[in-house]
Amino acid sequence: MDILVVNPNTTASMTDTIRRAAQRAAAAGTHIVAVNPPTGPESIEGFYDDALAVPGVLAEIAKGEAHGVAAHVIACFDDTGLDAARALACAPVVGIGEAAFHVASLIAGRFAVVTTLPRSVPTIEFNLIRYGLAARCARVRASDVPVLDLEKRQSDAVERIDAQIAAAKSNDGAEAIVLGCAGMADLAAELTARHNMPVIDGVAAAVALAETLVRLGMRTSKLGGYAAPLPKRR
Ligand code: 5HY
Repeated sequence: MDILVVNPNTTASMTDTIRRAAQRAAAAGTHIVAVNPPTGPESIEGFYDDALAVPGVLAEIAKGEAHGVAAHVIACFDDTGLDAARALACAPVVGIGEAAFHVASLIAGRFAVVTTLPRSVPTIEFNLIRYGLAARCARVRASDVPVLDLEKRQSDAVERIDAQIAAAKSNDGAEAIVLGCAGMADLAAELTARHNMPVIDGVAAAVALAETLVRLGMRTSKLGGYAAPLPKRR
């Protein structure tokens, strides 16, 4: 099966990080096609960037549908444009945020999220409420790491994320951690070992859930909110 993985920001090196993590998580026979829009914000940090990135995401989803991909993954932790993408697509569309929350809820009573900047926290908190999973999340913590610093190996990004995980474990009673940015995808294994607790990467979670939906023969419902967009001047 072909799975289209859309990185909603325009940073190609981050799309490569996401591609590698997605292909690592994919089952044999699953081919990952990772793309980012040619236009939009280089990183998504907060409501404004998120809104500006939506048209680019929808254009990539439309191309994926035209190519007949089996499923789509939106690889930004804000689940950028997720509902609009589901209206546009017949194939399943999985956001890495929603996927990670569900995986965490299946293996722990309470989890915490560690994301990038403070301005990214409200979007994640609102999504948790929308998905009906806020009661399972002890806290959404910011590591004060700008998204693009995750691409700089010399930055102290890992130490800052590590410190927030330790605080979530000791202060929030977190039993699992969700990494709140696609750019953290390749840190999950190392941090799981360091903290001896499940540290979940949303890219891997979303690819695995997308494969499962395809194997179950699921397609996005075209009744109600995810009905196909009506033809009109736009
Ligand atoms: C992400 N931004 O996963 C989010 C993380 C955040 O460009 N890719 C981004 O801070 O919201």
